[in-house]
Amino acid sequence: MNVALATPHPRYVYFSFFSERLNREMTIDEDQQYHRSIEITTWLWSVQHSQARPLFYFSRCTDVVSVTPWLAPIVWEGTFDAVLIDNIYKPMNLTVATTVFAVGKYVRFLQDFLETAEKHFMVGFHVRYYVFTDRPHDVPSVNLSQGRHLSVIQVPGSNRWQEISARRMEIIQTTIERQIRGEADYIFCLDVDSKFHAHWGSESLGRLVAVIHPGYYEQTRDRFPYERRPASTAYIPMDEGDYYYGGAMIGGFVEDVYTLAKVCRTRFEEDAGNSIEAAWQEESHLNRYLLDNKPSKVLSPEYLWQDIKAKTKEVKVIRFSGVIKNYADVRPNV
Ligand code: UD2
Repeated sequence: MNVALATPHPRYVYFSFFSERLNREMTIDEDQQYHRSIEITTWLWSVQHSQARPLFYFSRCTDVVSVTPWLAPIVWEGTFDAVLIDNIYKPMNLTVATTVFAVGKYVRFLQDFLETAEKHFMVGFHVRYYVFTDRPHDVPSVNLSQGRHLSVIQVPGSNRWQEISARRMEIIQTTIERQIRGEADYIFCLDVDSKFHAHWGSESLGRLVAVIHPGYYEQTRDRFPYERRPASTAYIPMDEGDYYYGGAMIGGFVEDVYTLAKVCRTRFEEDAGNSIEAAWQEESHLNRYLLDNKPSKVLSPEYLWQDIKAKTKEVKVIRFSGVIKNYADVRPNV
C-alpha cells in the first residue's frame, strides 16, 4: 500500500498546495483558481524544486511537538490537511474495524458512542463496528450510513471491572483470528464511555497507532503511572518511557494490533499466574509494549480527551472525549 505511488508525482502537487493554502485563508474563488493552477505548479516544482517551500506546511503548528524522537508524526490540528489525506486513502477502498466493549451497565454508553461516530469517525470509509457485550438485547438500533456495519458479539460479564477491562486484549486477539482479519485492513479499539465531537479521519491511520493520555502529556516521565513493580511483566523503570499512552485507543494494521493484543494478553496471564495485576491493567501492559515497539503514528490528546478536564490552549479541537461517569453507578465493583 504505497500511497506515494497512488498517482503520478502526487507530492509535487500536494506540497505546493499546502504551502499556499495553509499560510492564509482563501476565498472559494481563489481556491478553485488554485486547483486550476495545480498543473502549472507541478511544472514549476519540477523546474525549481530547490526553491519550493514544502516545510511551510509544518510552521502553523509551533506550540506543540509534532514528531517523536523516532520520527513518527504526532497528529495535532494544524499538522495535516484532512481533505488531502482522505483523498489519498479513499481510493484504496479500505475497511476500518472498530471494536468497543459494552459489558454490564456500560451498554448505556453505546447509543451516544455510535451516533457520534456516525457523524465524525472515518466518515466516507467502510467501517465495521464490533460490539462486545453480555447484553445483546440492549444494544441500541442506530442508523448507520452506507458502507458501515455493526456486529454484536456476546462475551461473558464479570463482577470485577478490572477483569472486564483486562480481558479486552484476549477478546480482541481471538476475534481478529476468527473474524476481523478477513474483514478489515485497519482496526481501532476504543472505550465506549466516550463521544466523538469533531473530525477523526484517515490522518489517524498507520501501522501501529497510539494516543497520548490527556492526563499526562504535560508531565515528565517519572510522574507517569506506569507499572513500577519489577515483579510485573509491565514494569517500566523510572528512567525509561516515551509518553504515557491511553488504554482507551489502540489502532493500526489488523496484524500489528493482533500482535500487540496477543503479547499483552500473554503477559497479563503470566502476571496473573504470579498473583500480580498491573497498576492500570491492560493500559500498563500497553505502555510496556509500546516502549519496546514504538508506534508509527502517535495521536495527540485531541483524540482522547476527558470531559472532566478543562480544555487547554494547545488543544485546538477535541475530537473524542470520555464522558463524566459515576463509577459507583456503572461498574460492577468499586
Ligand atoms: C482507563 C482507560 C481505559 C482502561 C482503564 C484501565 C482512558 C481514557 N481510559 O479508563 O481504557 O485502560 O483505565 O483499566 O485511558 N468496560 C465495560 N464494562 C465495565 C467496565 C469497563 O464494558 O463494567 C469497558 C468499556 O468499554 C470501558 C472500558 O472497558 O470504556 C474501560 O473501562 P473504564 O472506563 O471503567 O476505565 P477508566 O475510565 O478508568
